[in-house]
Amino acid sequence: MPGEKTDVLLTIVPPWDYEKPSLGASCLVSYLKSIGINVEVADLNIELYLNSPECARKNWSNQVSFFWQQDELADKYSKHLDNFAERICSCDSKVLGFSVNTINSIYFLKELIFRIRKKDPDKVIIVGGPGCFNTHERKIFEDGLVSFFVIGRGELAMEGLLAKIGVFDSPAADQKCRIFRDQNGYLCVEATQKFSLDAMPLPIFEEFDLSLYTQPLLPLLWSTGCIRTCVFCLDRVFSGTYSSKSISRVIREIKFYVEKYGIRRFRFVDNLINGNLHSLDEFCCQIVKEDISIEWYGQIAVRGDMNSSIFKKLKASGCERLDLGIECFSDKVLKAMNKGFLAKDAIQNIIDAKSAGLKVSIFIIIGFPGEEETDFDETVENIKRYRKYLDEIGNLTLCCIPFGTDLHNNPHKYNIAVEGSRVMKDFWLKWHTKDNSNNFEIRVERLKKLTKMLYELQIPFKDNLKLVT
Ligand code: B12
Ligand code: SF4
Repeated sequence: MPGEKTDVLLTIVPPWDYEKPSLGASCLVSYLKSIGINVEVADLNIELYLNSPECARKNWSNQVSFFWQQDELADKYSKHLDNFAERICSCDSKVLGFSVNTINSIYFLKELIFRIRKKDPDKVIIVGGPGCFNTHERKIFEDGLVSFFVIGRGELAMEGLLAKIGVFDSPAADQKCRIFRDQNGYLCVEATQKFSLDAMPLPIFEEFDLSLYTQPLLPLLWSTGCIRTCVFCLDRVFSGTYSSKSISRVIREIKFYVEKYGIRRFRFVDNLINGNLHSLDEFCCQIVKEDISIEWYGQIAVRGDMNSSIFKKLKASGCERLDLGIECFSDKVLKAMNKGFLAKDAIQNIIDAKSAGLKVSIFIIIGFPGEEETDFDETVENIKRYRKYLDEIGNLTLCCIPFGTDLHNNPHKYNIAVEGSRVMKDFWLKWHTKDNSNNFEIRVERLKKLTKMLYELQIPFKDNLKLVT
């Protein structure tokens, strides 16, 4: 609202997506605006990305990179940090919200807040987003830098918090959140009520300059959570049990974006779009029936109960690509991961998807605890055997141990040795089993073997080898 005082300045902190705007920030802003709170958005992520030379832009896509966590970060970006702090402090808003999507953003943000606090110690600084979900992530900030951390969904938590600190005048609203101290003694806020995804206002992205992002593409959210509980999965820990929007709501969102922005390409950011096969079927039929011309892609879980006809319907509804978190082709390892399917189901899903005309991208994890050379060979052999059905390996990673997952919480169950801190980078990437039959070096050797084969078979993939060696 031009001319009106800004209640909250919401800043998106690098590194994050540069192809499309942030969905989480957009959901939050749309909600706060719908209840009369005046929010402005600053996407420092896209700004810094666009202002970086080509050679530096790779730091936005390296998945195992510690670039954003190095001590020299502040020196490298000191000019930008000073400039960002200056601009943020010149905003008339007393409340500054920061969206951190990965742990990497925290290091950048910490430097930024140092500068903001020096200029204006009275700002109320609220940090939220998936990147500050865990206590060890929040601990990276020194005491006193952040006023409040918001944990989980931000809409109701932020509404309640703004009411509690007197920025939003609504007596009922302050019941919507609770404030508590985490293990670090830091003040945290979470919503006290669950909300229906359908009840949330449409994320309309009007605070974002869509022309800045590198793809004419918008993120869409149909469901949160997951129907499975894979033991290495952080997404599941973060987003909880499965719940979804109604089909009519999802179609309303799509139509809105087509009409308002002329955008017809979408990425579903859901952990899986096939959590409810009946709804998926109905969605596809509805898109076809209403003749909505779109292209979209998303992630599915392998399901033995998905037949070839549903893949054909997906194709007819504009689905161009499916990402499948297969992880490996060994039944023994899939069971240990608690993936909830067998290798034969994965193979059938791949064949059916490709035969329906979809692009097939699979994710592979190398060296899950318990994976022996023969298990790894099954993965290698099946990739070779089904090469013609595979368009890419979308994610090829060494098995890591994300904080908060069962793998992390119960390492003994997986024969993982624990020496020293479990939140150290070394434990995350360089863990080993107690008998040392699975260690970082062995996993890297397997990665090299698979990498070599993928080049030979000319299967596109992101080569992460240099990053870990
Ligand atoms: C979609 C997604 C992406 C998309 C982004 C799409 C977009 N433009 O929005 C893409 C593909 C680009 C992406 C990339 C990466 N991602 Co990603 N991504 C996700 C995913 C699956 C969903 C995020 C989402 O949109 N959720 C829906 C929205 C509505 O919720 P939200 O973002 O959480 O926002 C809400 C709250 O967090 C909160 N909130 C957010 N910001 C703020 C700010 C304030 C002030 C407040 C009060 C509240 C608040 O309110 C919002 C509304 O309720 C999450 C996993 C998950 N299930 O959350 C991983 C996740 C965030 N990604 C992750 C990672 C690691 C990455 C990558 C590094 C690599 C990878 N493994 O994919 C890259 C990094 C990209 C980069 N260049 O830096 C991790 C982060 C872990 C961590 N703690 O560090 C997660 C948790 C997945 C995981 N299992 O590892 N990702
Ligand atoms: S199916 Fe995918 S999102 Fe769901 S728990 Fe397993 S890895 Fe996580």
